[in-house]
Amino acid sequence: MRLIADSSCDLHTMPGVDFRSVPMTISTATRHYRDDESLDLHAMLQDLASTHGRTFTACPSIGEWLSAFEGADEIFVCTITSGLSGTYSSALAAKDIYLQSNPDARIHVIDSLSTGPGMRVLLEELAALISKGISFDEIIQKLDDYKQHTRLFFALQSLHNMAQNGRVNPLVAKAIGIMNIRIVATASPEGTVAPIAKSRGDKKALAELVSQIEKAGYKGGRLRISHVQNPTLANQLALAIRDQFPGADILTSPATGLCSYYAEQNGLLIGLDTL
Ligand code: X90
Repeated sequence: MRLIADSSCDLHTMPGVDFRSVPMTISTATRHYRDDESLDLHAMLQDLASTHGRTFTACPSIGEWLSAFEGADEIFVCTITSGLSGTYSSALAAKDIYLQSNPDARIHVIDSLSTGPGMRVLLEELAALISKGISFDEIIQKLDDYKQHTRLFFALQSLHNMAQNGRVNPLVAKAIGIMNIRIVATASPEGTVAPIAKSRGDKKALAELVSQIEKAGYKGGRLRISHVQNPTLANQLALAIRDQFPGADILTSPATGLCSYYAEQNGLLIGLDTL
């Protein structure tokens, strides 16, 4: 069984799993950056910061999905939320084409309604289910169940790129970043941005996140944090959560290209299960 995700999952490899990440693209007027393991994230972010013109992103092409499918006959695909990206549609289109030449293959495409560490918790659960040796259909059912018990929260210092690309209302984006204001938000059930609070400074934003995580019913289970170039802030959050939930299963890691672009400098994303 092969596990495939678009690069917004912030992972390039998964130990012990036949895993492929399919790159999204981040572009300025003059350059295209593929979000794969050879991406120089620091250089990309510097280039973006010094660009005055528009910048944008693109989901994987059908051809990129097809090359990731090649040679496999049981495939799980996990995509970024269909509420904000065409990635889910392009994966479905690729599935149809692949099945025409591989009629016996099975492909299940999951709309994560999330991204980043929200996809990572799903992918880790999938990997665990695959290692149990249960059937393709059983895995689909169990994963669907698990997904109902997952959440995504995030705290961002700027919504500039989200607003510029029409992914949030410009009115929501206004005032974030100015006067040290962070937005704390969650993924809505439809997989769009649902603002929760505006917090002044990192300390208050972290406190708001911890309180939202408790309110969501987190019990100390799987929790993954992606950060945009700020491991210190991510570790502070991990410590604050462990303070309330000793022994919590927390891992922190850097966001890769796509999430770094949209979550922007110092952005934090938190995916968790409430089991
Ligand atoms: O070009 C494309 O198709 C990709 C578009 C992606 C747009 C959203 C990326 C979000 C990244 C920022 C905060 C998380 C919001 C998630 C709400 C479900 C991370």
